[in-house]
Amino acid sequence: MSERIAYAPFQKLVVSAEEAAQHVNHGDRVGISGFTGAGYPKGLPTAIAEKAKALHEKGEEFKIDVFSGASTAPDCDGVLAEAEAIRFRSPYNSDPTLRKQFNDGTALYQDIHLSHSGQQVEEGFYGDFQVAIIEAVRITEEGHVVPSSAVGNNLEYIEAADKIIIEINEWQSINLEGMHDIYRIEKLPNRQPIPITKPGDRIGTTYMEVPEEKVVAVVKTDAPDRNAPFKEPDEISEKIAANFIEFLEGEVAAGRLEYDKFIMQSGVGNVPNAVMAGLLDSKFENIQAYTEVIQDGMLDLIDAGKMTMASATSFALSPEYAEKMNAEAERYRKHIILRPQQVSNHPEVIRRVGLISSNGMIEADIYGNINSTNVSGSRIMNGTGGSGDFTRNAYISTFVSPSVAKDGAISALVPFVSHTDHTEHDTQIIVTEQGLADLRGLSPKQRARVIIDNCVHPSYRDALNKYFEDACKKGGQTPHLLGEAMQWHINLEE
Ligand code: 0RQ
Repeated sequence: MSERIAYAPFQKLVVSAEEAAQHVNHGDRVGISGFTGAGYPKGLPTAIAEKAKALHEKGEEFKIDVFSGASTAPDCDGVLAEAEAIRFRSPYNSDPTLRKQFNDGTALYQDIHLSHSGQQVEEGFYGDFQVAIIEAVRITEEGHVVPSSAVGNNLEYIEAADKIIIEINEWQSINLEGMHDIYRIEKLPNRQPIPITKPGDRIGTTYMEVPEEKVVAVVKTDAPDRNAPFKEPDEISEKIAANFIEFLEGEVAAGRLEYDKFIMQSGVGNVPNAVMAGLLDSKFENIQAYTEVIQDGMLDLIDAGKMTMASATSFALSPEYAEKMNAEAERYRKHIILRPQQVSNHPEVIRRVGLISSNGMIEADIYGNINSTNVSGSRIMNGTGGSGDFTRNAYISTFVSPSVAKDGAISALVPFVSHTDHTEHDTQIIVTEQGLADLRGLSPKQRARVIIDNCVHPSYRDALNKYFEDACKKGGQTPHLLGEAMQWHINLEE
């Protein structure tokens, strides 16, 4: 452990998670490390949940506001939600228990762009933070803190909180040290350009500075990151991936892309992983990623020599690939940079590097508005995450999705989305297993034609054609029959 906690004053602060949890009180605003199932605290959440349950049994109140980088995992958000210990959560969640609480109104959720969240903490939009809980791989001889498998909003929470608790997780490879690039964006009004011109640029330090006087406890843990394993690509996701790669090939043919100049951003999940599997067998070389999470498929691309550099804020690796990372972090360090999420998702850099974004969706409408978050306009699924940061600022923005959900009972292409995360002005390409709609340079009516002809499942095509034709008879720049459009969502609810 002395290698892991090399700074003597912090060695003296080592306590159990239960003791450290005494620093967290009812009503506290707590900023934690973690982004997807990586880099989140492993000890404190369970200890806080136990404390909450004990207090609840005595009839006392205990709920906290939890802020992180993005989602976490069952042993963080999950245990806290089970204990009914979360009052408010931001900026992203994928935990099913917590999701249920947002939807039944027992917990509050603010779902915002991930590049904005840190700045909003810094600027005091939420008020004071009482505690920051940060997972790290090591405290250096100088007392600097080396983050673990995610950087997220660590800097902002460390700065905002009155008290800091550091979790040193020995499960995380010590060789992650050197992978991070910690750069602090100046506060307004002194902001300077971020000096990144390509994904592999390093502009900061490999550690975070932590004000010593605020550190109240150090807790040792030894538990794995927990991301759900990816499903094997199925026929549908393989078809979507093939359509996506055909699109990239088309860009090369049109002279807008070169085989060794592809910079990708990729959302998480089945389809993005299938796209990466497809890239393995493609003509693309020297692929780079300026993205927010490193997924299994990216490690495969790195191993195959196809991907040279990936910049992100976190890993989103299956258990098998997380072990692989732990065993070979020293090698992967040459190809991966983990940055604060204000930098990994920064619109300025995204615009500059000229990447092609690719994200999932719940539904799109015939004009290209995208719903990424709320089923039937009301029930939150996960959140907008970084999809808005990348979509609006990408060189080319794409959305990839099966054309139907729930075994064909729902069309993912509808007359009018029931909730909007990305507008028709942001969406350039929609890819389903049916084909690809290239919306660039088209008016709304032209876009509707291309989407219906290329992306819609055959069992819904006639209905959408009829809707569009009837709406066009009424006229308008973006023709709609609002009652009929909403009837699609009402039918689903009924
Ligand atoms: O429901 O879990 O009950 O089976 O939504 O859908 O098809 O498994 O697809 O995992 O790629 O998720 C938009 C949610 C897609 C995701 C979304 C139901 C479907 C299933 C999941 P079940 P699939 P995916 C990087 C960028 C926003 C954040 C983002 C997402 C469940 O991509 O959260 O992009 N995106 N971040 O059955 C009703 C429809 C539906 C539907 C799907 N039309 N109607 N239910 N579902 N379409 C990551 C970060 O930012 C960290």
